[in-house]
Amino acid sequence: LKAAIRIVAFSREHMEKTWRIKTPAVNSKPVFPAALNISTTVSTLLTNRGIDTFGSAEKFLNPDLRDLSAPALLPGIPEAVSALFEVINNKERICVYGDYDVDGVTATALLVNTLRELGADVSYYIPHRYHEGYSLNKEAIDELAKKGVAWMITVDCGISDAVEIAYAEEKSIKVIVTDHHNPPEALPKAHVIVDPKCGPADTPYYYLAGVGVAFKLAQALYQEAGKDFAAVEKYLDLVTLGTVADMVPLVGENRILTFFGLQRLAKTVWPGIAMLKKTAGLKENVSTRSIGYALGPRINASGRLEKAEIAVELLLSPSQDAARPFAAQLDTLNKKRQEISARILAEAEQMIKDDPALIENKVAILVSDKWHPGVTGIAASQLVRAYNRPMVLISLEGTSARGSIRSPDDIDIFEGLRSCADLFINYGGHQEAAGFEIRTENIPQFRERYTRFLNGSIDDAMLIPEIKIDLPLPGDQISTELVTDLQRLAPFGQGNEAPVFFSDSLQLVDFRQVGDGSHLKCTFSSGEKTFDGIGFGLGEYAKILSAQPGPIDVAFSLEFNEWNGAKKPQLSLLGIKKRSA
Ligand SMILES: [Mn+2]
Repeated sequence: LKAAIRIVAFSREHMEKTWRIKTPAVNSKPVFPAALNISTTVSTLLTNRGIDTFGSAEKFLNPDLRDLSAPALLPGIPEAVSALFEVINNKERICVYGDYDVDGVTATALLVNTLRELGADVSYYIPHRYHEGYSLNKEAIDELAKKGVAWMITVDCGISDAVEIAYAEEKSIKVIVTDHHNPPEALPKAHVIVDPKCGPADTPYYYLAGVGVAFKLAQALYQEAGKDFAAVEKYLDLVTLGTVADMVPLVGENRILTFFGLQRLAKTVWPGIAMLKKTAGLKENVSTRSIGYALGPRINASGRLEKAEIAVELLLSPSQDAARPFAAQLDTLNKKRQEISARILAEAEQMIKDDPALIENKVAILVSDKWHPGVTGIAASQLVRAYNRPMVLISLEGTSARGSIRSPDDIDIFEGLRSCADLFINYGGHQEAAGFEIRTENIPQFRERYTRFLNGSIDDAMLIPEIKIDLPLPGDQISTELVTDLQRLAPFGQGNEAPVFFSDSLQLVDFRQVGDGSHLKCTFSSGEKTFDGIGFGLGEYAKILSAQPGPIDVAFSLEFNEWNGAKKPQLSLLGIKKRSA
């Protein structure tokens, strides 16, 4: 069954892709390659990405913690600091109110640890993903009030909770909101609000994740306590996990924070993270990619299938021994999550096979009463890659149902959702990912209206996936020096993708399917040199390449393959096609 899914995914995903070479900025010249000591290739990449002055390129290539803006510049931080020191002095009880995803969990751990170190009486609360849902709710506030909580600090949530915050104030709980989500028109009447999205977009901290905002507050608190930056530097590990997992753009301060955070993660001082790395089979180095496939999913699995407290307790563990059971639990939950998402994917594929009309429209809406709502989002993302269109997976639970929506790049699924707002119990999200709760009886009407909306707003051309290519690169320019140079643009991720090249001057010397057959290993020759290439998920190309030998075009990014202490350039393949005549 798994193989069948892969082939469907493969044929749709890779055969119909458009290769688009990004248009360089008009009149752009490479920025000072000699003065910056970089190759013209890297210089051109920078220019094309809008980093086109010597100053901006110099800062980009050499991240420096001293370039982080003073925390007090972020509106609300000075007020939050003075309030919190008073709270600590008065020995009033504080609760950090977080979220169940990686960003929310790391932000919670960061602020709890900070406030403990400063002598506060602090606990934390994370709502249950399904029983309570995202952000504040009245029942949780009642519970905290009963426990004598006098102050609540939200992390990664709260900015849209005017009603709940007013309720908390009624219950004599004062609220400090720290969040990074877009504010609604009417801000909550909280004691203090810290949210970079409340200000202009040109600040260096505008794109901070929830954990980045918590970091700023922590930095200001330690400063006020007379501690130097070393006291707060240890939190860069947590900031990096949350920032990368939340897929905020890795530019501005996020670049500086993650650049140093990844270095720290290699030798992390956090016993819980060290234990999680071991459990995940990671070696010393941590990359944005290993956060994406190994650490992030394990931390997230707790909130998806059970309770996010497991992840917070892991992060706050004082020793690896204490962390071990939490890491083991996260690992087990992650395996379970993988099984569940594979099953949802298989069932969805079968539904489509049985009824191809399901994918006749610009959006596919699938409904089942067997799907775990914590995992439908992951399965929907996989189906988006297979069918190149927005996918809605709805899991029925009696008279109500929950839906997850995912979309391909550059397609907005949220506007259409908003147009159906009257049908939902609640809904939320953004352009590429959203969710909703709906009464089961409203599903047919939702299906009709949402399909009509997206059929009208999506062109056929938008459903053809693209490989976005940064630059053409002759095969003979691939070298150890170039790959070393390209690493200076890392960390790669959202907003700063690994450069993609295109070459029509490489010969395919050898290829074979590897792993369970789903990956492709190749050897290329540029005439003088040979290079290895690996294409994850491209195993099926073997058939096409065997059937159609001849000149090829290759789309790839470049990385090092380290083996036996030797470092060799390796092509990470995104696509191969027969040379167009
Ligand atoms: Mn977040």
